[in-house]
Amino acid sequence: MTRDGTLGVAVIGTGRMGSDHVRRIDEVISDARVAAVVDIDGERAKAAARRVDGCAAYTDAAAAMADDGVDAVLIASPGPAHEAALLEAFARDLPVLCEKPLTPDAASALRVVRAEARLGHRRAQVGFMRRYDARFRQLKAVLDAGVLGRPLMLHCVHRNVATGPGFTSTMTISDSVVHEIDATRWLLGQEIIAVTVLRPTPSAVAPEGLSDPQLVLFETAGGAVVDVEIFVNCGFGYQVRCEAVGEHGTARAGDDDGLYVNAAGRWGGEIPQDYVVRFADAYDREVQAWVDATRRGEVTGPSAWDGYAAAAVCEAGVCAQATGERTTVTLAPRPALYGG
Ligand code: ISE
Repeated sequence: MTRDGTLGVAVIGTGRMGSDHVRRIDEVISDARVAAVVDIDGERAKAAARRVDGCAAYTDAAAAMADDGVDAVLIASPGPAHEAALLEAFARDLPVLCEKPLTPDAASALRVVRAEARLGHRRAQVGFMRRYDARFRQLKAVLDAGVLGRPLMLHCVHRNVATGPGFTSTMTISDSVVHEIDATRWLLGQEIIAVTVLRPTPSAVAPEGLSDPQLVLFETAGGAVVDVEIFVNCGFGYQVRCEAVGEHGTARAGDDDGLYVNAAGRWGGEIPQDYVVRFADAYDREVQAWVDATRRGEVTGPSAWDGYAAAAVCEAGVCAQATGERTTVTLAPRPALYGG
């Protein structure tokens, strides 16, 4: 399956995330090489390929997957392009790491789940990188060990410095809060059954028409309540935190734990400016775990079902945002492949 014992990866999409993954696989990850890069912008694909020895450039994902040197696929293109790339990878029975969101809506995510279920074995892992962050993993271990007792609430904070052009209120749910949706399902091991969204008067700094910040509330099947402050134009830095409150205690992941400096009569540290920096270690761990599992012939990590469940909660969230009403989540039956 592999050439020279290394996994040949086709990276689809060479934007912010895709080019960071190309660098990561080339410089950090063991037992893998970037065999091909794909971008609809041919010049951008060629520029990315030039940085890696022996890497081919394509404008078409299917053509890259047909390349003899390609053993696996990492999808980092915009969400609307994911479904076609995933179905093509399944048709070729290639292992895939797909950046979040799995797809932009629940109907297309369910089509992906059903296509994988028809294959009869798992091929896709979804890039919910918080599951690979050291502190989030500690929080999960503390919860699983019962140290806090039964979890009652999660308080989450998710702040970005600023949004790029075209970022909509809907995307605050489907592109940003989707991480808290997955983190909630993973940390608590419970499905989210209802979503409510509160929208304060937008910050004057937010782009025209964007609801920012917002407070998103989840109710889980086990009776826990989760609040998420999503603030995507906070201006000062990138922050992600999650505090679990249980019957016997609390635990918080994501407090800034960089270098603490005392100098010139002041104390303090730096706030990272984006997710590529804040979650660099988590991405490294995630991609290495995917490569290692793939080379063993296994698929671990968040599944296509997790991607679908998150998309279904996003859909309820977008509806709650538009109507101001508490909106219940509808989930299709879980196929046996995912433990249904
Ligand atoms: C972005 O796409 C990400 O996935 C980041 O983790 C998130 O913080 C940001 O809000 C999204 O736009």
